[in-house]
Amino acid sequence: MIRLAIQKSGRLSEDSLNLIRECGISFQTSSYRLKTEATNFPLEILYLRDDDIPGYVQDGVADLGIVGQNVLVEAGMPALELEPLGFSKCRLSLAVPRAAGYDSVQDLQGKNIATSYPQILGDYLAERGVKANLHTISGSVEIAPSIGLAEAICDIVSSGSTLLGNGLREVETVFRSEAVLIANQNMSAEKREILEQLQFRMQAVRRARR
Ligand code: PRT
Ligand code: ZN
Repeated sequence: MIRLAIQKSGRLSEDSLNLIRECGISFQTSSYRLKTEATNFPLEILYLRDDDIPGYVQDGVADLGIVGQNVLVEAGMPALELEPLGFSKCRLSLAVPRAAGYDSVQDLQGKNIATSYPQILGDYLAERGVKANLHTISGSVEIAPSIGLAEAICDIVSSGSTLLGNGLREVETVFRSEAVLIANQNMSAEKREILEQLQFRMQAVRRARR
C-alpha cells in the first residue's frame, strides 16, 4: 500500500482527484474524511493543506504527494519532484502600482515588497544584486501597496485579473509553476514498484489528453 497526499480543498484538489480516477483507480470521497483507500489499487489518499504536503512526504508520513512547484520550492524541497502533471499552471510575479514608474528589477533596490514567497523572491533578487525589504504575509498580498505596507508585491498570478482589480501592473515573472508529483526518497522496494505502476498510468493519461 502506498500513501498519496493531495490538497483537501483548493485549486489543486479537483484536478488531483480527476487524475487519480483517470488512472482507473476507484475510491470513495467525502468532505468529512481525511483519508480514503482505493478499492482496486494499493493506494491510500490523505487530504491535507497544500503547505503541509512537502514536509509530510519528506518525513515519510506520506510516500507521495501532489503539490504546486511554488510551494515545493518555497519549502526548500525541490529534490522531491518526480514529474510535472500539467495542471494548476501559474506564475509567481512581481507587480507595482499601475502609476508607478518601472524600468527594471534594479528599481526595487531598497523598496518594501510584500509576498508569501520570501525564499523564492529572495533568491531571485539576490541573483540580480537587488537588496529589498521583504515583508512576509500569508494572504491578501495584493492590497499591500494600497494600504501603504509596500511599494511592490510578489504573488501568484494566473489570469491577471486580481492584479488588475487592485490597480497593479505585472512587471517581472519570478517563477513558473505547475502541479508536480513528489515522492519520499527512501521508499521500500515494494512501494517503488507500486509507484512505477502509478507513474506508468499517469503518463498514459497525460499522453491521451494531448
Ligand atoms: O488551504 P490550502 O493551504 O490547502 O490552499 P491555499 O489557499 O494555500 O492554495 P490554493 O488552493 O489557492 O492554491 C493551490 C495552488 O494552486 C497554488 O499553490 C498554486 O500552485 C496553484 N495556483 C494556480 C494558484 C493560482 N493558480 C491562483 N490564481 N494559486 C493561487 N492563485 C491565487 C493568487 O494567490 C491570487 O490571489 O489567485 C489570485 C490570482 O488569480 P488571477 O487569476 O486573478 O491572476
Ligand atoms: Zn496553502
